[in-house]
Formats: sequence, structure tokens, C-alpha cells
Amino acid sequence: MNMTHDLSSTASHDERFRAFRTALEQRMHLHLGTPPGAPARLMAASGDAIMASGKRMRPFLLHLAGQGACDMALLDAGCALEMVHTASLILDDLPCMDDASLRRGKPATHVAWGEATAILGAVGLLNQAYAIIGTLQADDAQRVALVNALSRAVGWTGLVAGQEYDVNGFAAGDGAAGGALRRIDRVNRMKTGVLLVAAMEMGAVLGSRDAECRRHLRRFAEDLGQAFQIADDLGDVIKTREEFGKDVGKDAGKETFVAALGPERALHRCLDLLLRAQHALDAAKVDPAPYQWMIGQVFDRDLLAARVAAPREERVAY
Ligand code: GRG
Repeated sequence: MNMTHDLSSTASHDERFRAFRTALEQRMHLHLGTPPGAPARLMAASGDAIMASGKRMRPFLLHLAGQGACDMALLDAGCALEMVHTASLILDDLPCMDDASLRRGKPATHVAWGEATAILGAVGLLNQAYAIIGTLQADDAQRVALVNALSRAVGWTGLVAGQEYDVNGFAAGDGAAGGALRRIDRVNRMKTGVLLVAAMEMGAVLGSRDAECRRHLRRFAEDLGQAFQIADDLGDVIKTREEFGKDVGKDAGKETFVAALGPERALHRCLDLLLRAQHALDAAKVDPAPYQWMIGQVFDRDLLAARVAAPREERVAY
């Protein structure tokens, strides 16, 4: 099989990531290759949504956490995770959710293909993710652990819950006491952090990492997820639609760290979380270099540069 995405080679991080991305997208094409009897239009819409210019951060994290495991199993698990992520983006953009029209620099799926096809495409991708896990090259116990990790991330205390709170807020009985910062932290963990945690857990399962290492990788993903959501919320306020590749100003009136703390303090919180994420990598005793490289790619360069300028005393306690 093609080993060009092996991160133990001497290629630069950039070259290694590009090789990984090509291998992942080729594999994705294979999974989406119209199965006999599948509606061509539905498959085209699903293909459009997933093959658009996503950053592929989640599959790459999974790949890093799973170093040493079977390459094909890591690619398949990465495809499954990216399918779930793409399904969540399609649903998030719908008029009844965030009502956004631009995603990954292109018309959102419901704009290009209609709402019905967008919903069906998302459900199809979600379903196919589990089908892929059911047949990937791993032992039975690993496949069960992968299903558990993914379903925990998607389900009633994960993506679905985070989105319900994000769209409709907390209801009586949701235990929303504790103030705005705790509520925001909780929603961010559920709508964004869970898929990063799933990436690390799925990789760790396939790479047979020990319990201690998994615990630290999980902490890394939790902090990275919180930091990533703050950076995304800052983008919503600071960037143009073209720079962002998706609609901006969608968070107006929502509870976010940027709204609650103001951009400056939210940024400091984001940078502190990234620092904490790095400490978790150290504790996990993994090579931090490819993770740091990835953070440098997915976080805005100007935002990361502010690390130097951020006065320590202004940083928030959390
Ligand atoms: C049943 C799968 C499923 C979901 C239902 C709609 C929903 C619940 C959840 C939406 C959660 C959501 C969209 C959270 C935002 C997370 C976020 C910041 C996404 C952007 O991720 P990037 O920047 O996107 O990695 P790319 O396009 O690069 O992949």
C-alpha cells in the first residue's frame, strides 16, 4: 500500500501533511464512488460537501494519535470522522439552524442542492461513517471501541446536544446554573471539542496507546477544542466572509467567549488553552512537532503571534 503519508519519514511536516491529505481524499473518493442503486444527485451533493476545501484537522489528529497502527485503518477511521464532521456542517448551515449560505468557500449544501438533499446527504454521510468503521482493518474490540468513541461524540451529550443548546439555549432541567462562562464552555465542548476528542481516542485505540497516554491526549483535544472554538468565534467577528470562507456575523446575540469577555480577553483565553494543550502533549510523551505544525496551520497566524503581545496579568482565570 501507499506509505507516502508515513510521518516517520524525513519529509517536512508540510509535505507529510499534503501526502496524508491526498491519501485521505483518494480513500474518500473510493467510499463515495456511487454504490449501485444510490441516487446520483444525492451522491453528487454529498461528494461536493465533503470534497470541498476542508482543513482535514480531525483525520490528521486521528492519524497522529494512531502512529504505528495499520495505515489503511487510520485512513478509513479518518474518512469516517470527516464524514461525521461534514454531516454536522451541512446540518449546521440549514435555515432552521445557523442559516448560513457559504461553507468551505462554496455555496452551502442546501443552497446548492436544496434542503431535502442536504438533510438526506448529511444522514447518509453519518450512516456511512459507521458502516466504514464496521469493516475497517482492526480487531473486533478495536472496532467496538471506535463505534463507542464516535457515538459518544455525536450523541445526546455530544454534537446533537451542543447544537440544541447553541440554537435553543438551555431549558429548565438542563443544569445551566454556574453562569455564562460555564455555559459557553459546556456548549463549546459539546459542539466542537467532542470531535477532536473522538479523533484522539480513535487514533489511540488503533495505535494501542496506554491508558495514561490516552488521558493526556484527551486533555490535549479538550483544550484544543475550546481554543479552536474561540478562534472560530473571533473569526466570526474579525474576518470578512471571503477570508473566512463562510458566513460571518452569525454569532450576533449568541453566548460566546468573545461576546462575554470581549475579543482581547477571549484571545488570551484561547492562547492559554493552546499552551495547556501543549503541556498535555508533553505529559502524553508524544512528539509534539507535528501537532504544533498543525496548530500553526489551522489557527490564524496573526492570532498566534498575539501570544507574545498578550500581557500575562490580563489573562483570565478559568
Ligand atoms: C448528527 C452529525 C450530526 C450533527 C448534529 C448540526 C450539529 C448537530 C452540530 C454542528 C456542530 C458545529 C458545526 C460546530 C462548529 C464546529 C466548528 C468550529 C467547525 C469548523 O471546523 P473546521 O474549521 O472546518 O475544521 P473545515 O471546513 O476546515 O473542516
